[in-house]
Amino acid sequence: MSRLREVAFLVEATGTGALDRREFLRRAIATGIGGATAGLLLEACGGGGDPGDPPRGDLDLDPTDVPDEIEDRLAIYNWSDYVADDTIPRFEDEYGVEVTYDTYESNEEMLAKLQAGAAGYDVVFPTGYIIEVMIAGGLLAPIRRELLTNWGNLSPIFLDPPFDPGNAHSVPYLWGMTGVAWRTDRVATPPDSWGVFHDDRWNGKMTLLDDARDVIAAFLKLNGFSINSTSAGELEAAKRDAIEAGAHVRAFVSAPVKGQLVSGDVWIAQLWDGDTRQAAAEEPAIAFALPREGAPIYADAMVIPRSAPHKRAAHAFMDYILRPDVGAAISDATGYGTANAAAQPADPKPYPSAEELARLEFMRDLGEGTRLWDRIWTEIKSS
Ligand code: N2P
Repeated sequence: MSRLREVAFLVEATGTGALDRREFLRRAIATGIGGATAGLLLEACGGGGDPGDPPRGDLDLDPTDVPDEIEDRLAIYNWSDYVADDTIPRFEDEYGVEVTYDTYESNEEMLAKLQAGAAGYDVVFPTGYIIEVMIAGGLLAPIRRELLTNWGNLSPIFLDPPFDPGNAHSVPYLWGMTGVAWRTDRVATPPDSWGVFHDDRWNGKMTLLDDARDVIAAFLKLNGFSINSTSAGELEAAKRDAIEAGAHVRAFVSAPVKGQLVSGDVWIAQLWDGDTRQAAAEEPAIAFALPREGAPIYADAMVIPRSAPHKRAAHAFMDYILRPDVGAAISDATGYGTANAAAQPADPKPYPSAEELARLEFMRDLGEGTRLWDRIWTEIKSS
């Protein structure tokens, strides 16, 4: 059967209720159309739930249903330190919307909370690979492009990403890389290898991120493997090296490490480039090194959960974020590169050089491999 005919068959089968959601996704992915596309098709044909599922209340209403009026409330769930200080207050003032704002430290923390049924968030900021998972899981509402008057400000580089073809469910936000933040006044040479986390000289002065994907990625790269590996043998090598690093570092820590670098308690930290720039704004001796073995690069985007109670305000907020001045202020405050091409930050973040790009890799959904990664992460954290 040709791929197209196979897809047409799947759509038809789902429409008649002959296939449940899981089976649909399994078969769709087997045809090679990808989980993201499968999720879209499933939504297009209204197959959002197993036929035998109990009614899910308003989740069964048309998820494209966005009211005409902007609601007076908005609940945001974002990475910590991922907007400018005035981003939210300005939106509240201009739009007369009261915003509640919660933060998370990793995609996995965010996803676990949403999967556990945390309804009520209107805008969330996941990384590409998790958007893939969320689309396939039916967790996201479609983006109503006509409500985003500033869409044209986005750089084509970030549009139509592999994790969300056509940007049906996501609005590009910021991009960054994971590398090593270090104190140039305490450490003589740039720690440009993930092997630094095995160096006895810095025992107790180093930290790793509290983030499964980033930590395991670092030690996969140290062994010359892809950051998206699901090979048991490759992951075993990465786990061994991560556990060894665990004996040298003082903690697995994300947001609070900036303060520890500034105070001098930590000299070498696995960290994202933007957060490193935030720390360097307070202590100029802090620099960023991109390990020679390679490192993750990522693009984060704004999404609207299917269960979001304020979908019109969510669109208004995203359109506000796409304004050039708002985008520029966010890039300057967070230290991350913006997907907004019309934004003119005072301190623009350069794209990686060709030589750096050759070492960088985007994270992808691990699919069935996720369970193995979860197990390994638990072992690393408990060693
Ligand atoms: C945290 C920003 C991290 C973004 N401040 C990682 N995708």
